[in-house]
Amino acid sequence: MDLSSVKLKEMLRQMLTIRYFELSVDRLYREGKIPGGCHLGYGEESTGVGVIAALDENDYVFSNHRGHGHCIAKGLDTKLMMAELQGKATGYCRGRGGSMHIMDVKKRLMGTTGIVGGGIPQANGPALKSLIEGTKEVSVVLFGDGACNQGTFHEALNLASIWKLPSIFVLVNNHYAESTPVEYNCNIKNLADRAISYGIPGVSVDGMNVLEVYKAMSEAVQRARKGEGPTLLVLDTYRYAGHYVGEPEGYRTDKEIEEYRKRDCILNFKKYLIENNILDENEYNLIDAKAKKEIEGAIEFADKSPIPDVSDIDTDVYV
Ligand SMILES: Cc1ncc(C[n+]2csc(CCOP(=O)(O)OP(=O)(O)O)c2C)c(N)n1
Ligand SMILES: [Mg+2]
Repeated sequence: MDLSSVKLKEMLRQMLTIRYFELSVDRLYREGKIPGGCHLGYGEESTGVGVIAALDENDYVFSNHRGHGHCIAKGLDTKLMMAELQGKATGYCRGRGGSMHIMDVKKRLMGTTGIVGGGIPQANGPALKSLIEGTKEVSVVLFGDGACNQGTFHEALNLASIWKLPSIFVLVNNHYAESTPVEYNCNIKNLADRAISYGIPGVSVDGMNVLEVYKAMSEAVQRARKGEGPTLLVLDTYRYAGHYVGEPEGYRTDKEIEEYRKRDCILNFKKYLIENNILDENEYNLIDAKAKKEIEGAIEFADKSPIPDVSDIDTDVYV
């Protein structure tokens, strides 16, 4: 694989930063410091990081409701993210949007969204622009196993296929849509087979292995840039947290969670890097400490930030 040790360590740093961000949000939410809905993706760090590591800065990313990790991997500022989650005036949407409305168009992170399946057709927009203007930029959307049953999934894949758009559809299969197991929602074993209906490649990947994700994504990106059209990637993964923070979780067992934790994407990546002499324990601890410190700084920034002023209440209200 064409990955330098610098890039591999950066991917590890991002995964650790996401883990600390998510664990902190989990705690702060329970302490009542975060209003609104909030969905955490710890356990799934390898998906967003592996996907986005295969992109250039100018490529577009559309996220979903479990998108903090996607934002961090796309280089968004964890201070502004934490402030947004806490409803502070310094946040990405000046505290108006919260977890599911984080966006940074300059960084081409085109938004997290509370509409399941909402980002899938949107991703075709910049892809069409790229095709018309010949910029070779690709447009990626990450969405869940639940979202692949929305009409938007089928419409968007069909359109991308017939127009050979440089769109990449990344289905993050964490096995549940809220409390509904994927086997109940879909009557096929291999979700990547859905690509057959649209005459595009469908690739199944071990989503807990960040390098496998990177490799499959790189092939999809190459294909898209060459004008060969879209790909459906299906990343098999798992969320450790409940669907939302504080969810009762009666639909799965502790044993199941433990089984997935044994395959933890960060621990296994660390093991790989050490076994291949890319990293030693000391350097790992330094990267870990850096990630932890960044999130402590983000929390401090959010804590010190003001809530929006009441005089600002009708800014951005257009009607
Ligand atoms: C259009 C729409 N339908 C239903 C919901 C309620 N809802 C929020 S998250 C979710 C489950 C989504 O599951 P999945 O796509 O697998 O993503 P995951 O939560 O597992 O990351 C549902 C049904 C919604 N927000 N939007
Ligand atoms: Mg799911």
